[in-house]
Amino acid sequence: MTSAPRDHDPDAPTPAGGYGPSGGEPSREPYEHPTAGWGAAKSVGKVLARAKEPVSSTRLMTVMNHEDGGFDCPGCAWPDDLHGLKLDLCENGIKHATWEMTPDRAGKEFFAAHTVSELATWPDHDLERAGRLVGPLSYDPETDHYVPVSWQRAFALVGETLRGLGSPHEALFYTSGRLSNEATFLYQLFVREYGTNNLPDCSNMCHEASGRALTAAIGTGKGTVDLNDIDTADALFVMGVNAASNAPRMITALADAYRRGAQVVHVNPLVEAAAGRTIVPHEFGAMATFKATPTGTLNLQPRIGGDLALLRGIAKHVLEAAEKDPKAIDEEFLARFTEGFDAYRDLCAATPWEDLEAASGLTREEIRAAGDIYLGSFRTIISWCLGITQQEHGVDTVREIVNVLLLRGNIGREGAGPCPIRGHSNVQGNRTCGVDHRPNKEFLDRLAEACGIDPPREPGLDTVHAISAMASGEAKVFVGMGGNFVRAAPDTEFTEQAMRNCALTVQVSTKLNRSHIVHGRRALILPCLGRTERDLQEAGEQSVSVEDSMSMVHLSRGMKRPASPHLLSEPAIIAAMARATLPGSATPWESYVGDYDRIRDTMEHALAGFEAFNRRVRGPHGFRLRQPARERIFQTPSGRAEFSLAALPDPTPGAGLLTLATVRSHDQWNTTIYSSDDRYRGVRNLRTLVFLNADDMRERGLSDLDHVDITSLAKDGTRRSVRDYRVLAYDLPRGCAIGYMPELNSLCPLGDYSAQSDQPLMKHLTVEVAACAR
Ligand SMILES: Nc1nc2c(c(=O)[nH]1)N[C@H]1C(S)=C(S)[C@@H](COP(=O)(O)OP(=O)(O)OC[C@H]3O[C@@H](n4cnc5c(=O)[nH]c(N)nc54)[C@H](O)[C@@H]3O)O[C@H]1N2
Ligand SMILES: Nc1nc2c(c(=O)[nH]1)N[C@H]1C(S)=C(S)[C@@H](COP(=O)(O)OP(=O)(O)OC[C@H]3O[C@@H](n4cnc5c(=O)[nH]c(N)nc54)[C@H](O)[C@@H]3O)O[C@H]1N2
Ligand SMILES: [Mo]
Repeated sequence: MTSAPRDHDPDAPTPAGGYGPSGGEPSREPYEHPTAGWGAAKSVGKVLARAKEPVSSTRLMTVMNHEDGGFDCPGCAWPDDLHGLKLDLCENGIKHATWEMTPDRAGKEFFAAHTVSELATWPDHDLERAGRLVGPLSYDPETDHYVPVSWQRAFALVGETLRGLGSPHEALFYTSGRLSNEATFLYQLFVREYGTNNLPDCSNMCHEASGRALTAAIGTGKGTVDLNDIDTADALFVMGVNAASNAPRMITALADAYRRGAQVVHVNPLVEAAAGRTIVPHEFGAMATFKATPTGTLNLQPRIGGDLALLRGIAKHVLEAAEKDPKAIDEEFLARFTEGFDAYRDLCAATPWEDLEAASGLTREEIRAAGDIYLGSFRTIISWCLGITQQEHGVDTVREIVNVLLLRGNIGREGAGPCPIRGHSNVQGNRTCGVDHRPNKEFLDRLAEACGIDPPREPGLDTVHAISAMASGEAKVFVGMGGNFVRAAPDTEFTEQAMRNCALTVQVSTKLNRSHIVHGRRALILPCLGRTERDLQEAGEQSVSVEDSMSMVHLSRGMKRPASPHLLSEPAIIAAMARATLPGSATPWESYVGDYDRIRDTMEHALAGFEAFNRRVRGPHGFRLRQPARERIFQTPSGRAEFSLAALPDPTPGAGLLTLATVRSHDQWNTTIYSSDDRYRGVRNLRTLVFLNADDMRERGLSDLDHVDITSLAKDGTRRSVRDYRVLAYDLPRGCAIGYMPELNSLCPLGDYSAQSDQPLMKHLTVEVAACAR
């Protein structure tokens, strides 16, 4: 077990692998091949070998995402291919699912052999490598060990502690976006029956901006497109997404789009692998002949935070064209369905090209080239992910995406619309089923009616404010329903301290992670079944449901033997915590757990769009939640789609400063690091790195692989540093820097979150990069 993570010993040298495995010299290996294909096949092979389970893992691939049964791939929220029999899976989905299926176990011998202080010195990768958790554990401060505890005693401790709080608002209930719809529904019911809306979730760091912007603009917090639309679009804009690594099945769609002659425009300061070529993984002929298909027709590299200006420029170009040819815009659509068009047209006219160039970092010719593609396409989809949402002006930018789409009627017609690419496989379903710290009145009224409870009406705490509340002592209990909060959250050292401040921390997890090691005065680890595992209850084997990025709700059924006979399902753990906390509750907790159909029966009454839930979810592909904006029904105050009039932000860093975006490598899943390589970006054995433009490096007297310190400048004037990182030249605009999460979360100041979305600015840190002081 290699060197200590830097946050536990600030003077120790930073391991090159960061939170990943250490070992091997850091090096560059430029990637000049198509994405997916044999490189991916080789990488999958390695992971399967590491999972020591080639046979059942191979069988697993044949049931993942399959139309009749099988489990939903936990890898991402990209929808399943509806055209039937073609297997739709990807390298990273397989890695992700097999990581859960490891034969290694972190059982009682493991915890007897290692104190928590010792485990604190292990890199995060090694904690997860310990294997699956197999039974409930409780922290013993006397010996500094986690020790086995019975489920009954664990639930009693949760119940006593929650009942003993001065107010339900002193407890926090975090959700990571893998939780099934059924478990989510029970969880929020428990939390609201207990009396708080303190339901922070990973979405607060992810797509909160998209939800808020789309709700304001088109009256629904979700995208409007489906896979058929993706298949019929004339132009696809891909903004701020690393699709090859994070939504690999999207690459197949981009290759298909290219082949049918559609335009695929990539907007990203860093030219990602998705902008190049791919070998479509399930096309065995192409695999055999190395035949690659291009996946992009135009690359634009705005500066970090420059997207709003680019989009406004596209709108300006379209409106200029409309002066000569009125057909450049969809006048009928604008008149019938939208509000605020005249003011938006005036705003675009009044914004000089010079300002748009300065703010976007692009020339007007480049912006016009994108505008021409837009004008030349009848059906256009704009998709986006964290490069857009984790910005100060994330909400304004998503609204500008909608503005641009509205100009040409690109909403509510085939092949067109806004398309946020969601992250966790069920993060969208979590929101639909009630994980929301700001629930609206209609939702609460309906929940009250269907479940006979009196839910609290005041908004609860989101992720950022939950951390402040733990730090100040206002919040005393943290329950994590999946995830790895201390690593995923901003301001690592501050968040760790906040977590340690709690009277009780409870983590419902599949594998050991940092959030178990950094814990409250009392701490429980409650291990649960994973998505691949059989869930047997009183009424027999159970399925759960999930909702993908495109609002399709379908069943997922695990088939593997559970990692241990002592694991409980997430619904069972939630129901038992609820019973222990609310002994007199009239909610039939035990009955819900016995047969998840009963949970779905209640959800049918409590949630909009879930009519005949049990029947419809059993259809071949489940069902699609109705999306009014798709039918041009806009549930906004005006009853129309609303243009927004955001001021143009200035995203340029000050003199000598850089703007840093934190991103994922190809070989990680959020806080889970599989290896310290990043194949498509050509990096080996290195995670503590920062990519810079070669001129920015030269200006600082730096060459490739030099050691540097990175210091972030918070809005409140405080500074945070990481030391002994390596710098690498990359094709990035000047003034931009890119490095990896979650290592660089140490640099994200808790107080620096967007005033529009409350999302931490994980893609817009102001930093200095200088040669290492040591
Ligand atoms: N294999 C794998 N799959 C995953 C995940 C994973 O960790 N591993 N995570 C899942 C989750 S929870 C999520 S939310 C998604 C995340 O999916 P992504 O959003 O792809 O995640 P990031 O790695 O953060 O990459 C953000 C991209 O935005 C670009 N970018 C940075 N700043 C800007 C900007 O100002 N403008 C533009 N246009 N682009 C910018 C970066 O160069 C990078 O390509 O993926 C999901 N899928
Ligand atoms: N700097 C920076 N920080 C970021 C981001 C960024 O781009 N930059 N991205 C943010 C985003 S988009 C997100 S979504 C968050 C992610 O935040 P989280 O969702 O909190 O983190 P994950 O790494 O996805 O959680 C991994 C853990 O989940 C547990 N787990 C896995 N499967 C299951 C299961 O089936 N059930 C249960 N109960 N537990 C399970 C395992 O114990 C594993 O260790 O991070 C955010 N943090
Ligand atoms: Mo996410």
